Amino acid sequence: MDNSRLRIAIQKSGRLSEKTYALLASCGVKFNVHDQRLIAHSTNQPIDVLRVRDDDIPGLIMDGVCDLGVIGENVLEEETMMRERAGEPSEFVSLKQLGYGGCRLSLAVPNEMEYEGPQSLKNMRIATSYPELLRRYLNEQGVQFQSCFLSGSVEVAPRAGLADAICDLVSTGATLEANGLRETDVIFRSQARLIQRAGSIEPEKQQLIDKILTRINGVMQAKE
Ligand code: PRT
Ligand code: ZN
Repeated sequence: MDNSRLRIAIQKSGRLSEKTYALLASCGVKFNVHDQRLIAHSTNQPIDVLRVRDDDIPGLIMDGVCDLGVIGENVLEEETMMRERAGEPSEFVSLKQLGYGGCRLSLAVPNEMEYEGPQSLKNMRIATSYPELLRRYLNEQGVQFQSCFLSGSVEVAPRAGLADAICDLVSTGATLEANGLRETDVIFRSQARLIQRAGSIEPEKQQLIDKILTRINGVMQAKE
């Protein structure tokens, strides 16, 4: 591994990818996006771009394997809580909220179910990909529940008889509607965030990070 180059972890393909590629491009970080390899070497800067599943990004930063990462705050917060619980490294430095990838993590129940607040979920089974965020919210509300972990297709769980309710990401709400569910409580609001690994970093790398951040600020201001 070449440790002299700044390593940036981004989502390979998904909801954050396109805007993140565009953001890096607007900061003058050039690399071949058609190159399907895990690591893309920037052609004009001492930077390597790692393209991975979004779920891997917080860990790569918290373990100090990558210097910078772009990640949805929902995934970041869930991984932080999971690592804290497991006693694993969970530190990072937050650099900037990026203004895209906006969504919310919400509770939703079948349309026909009566709902008078979180208490209505007492002892129910709730399907989610975000067990830590769900537990924090319902613990604060003093509501006991059972959880059902699903890494995808959470919205079909009630119809499939796997759960009574769900806790999932929502942006337009069309997916909930299509599955006969209604949103009841927003438990976390999220957008993409730029993070840096904690701990000391070589001065040349820090200068490069500062330069990238200045450019991001410029690009974002110009859009306002
Ligand atoms: O393959 P990889 O693991 O990298 O990708 P992924 O499938 O886990 O994630 P991806 O690409 O779907 O989402 C990446 C990040 O985008 C999420 O972690 C959020 O931070 C953010 N984001 C923004 C969203 C949405 N909007 C969103 N709408 N992530 C998921 N959704 C889902 C939502 O759960 C629903 O099922 O999209 C569906 C459509 O949403 P509606 O409400 O518009 O119908
Ligand atoms: Zn993912």
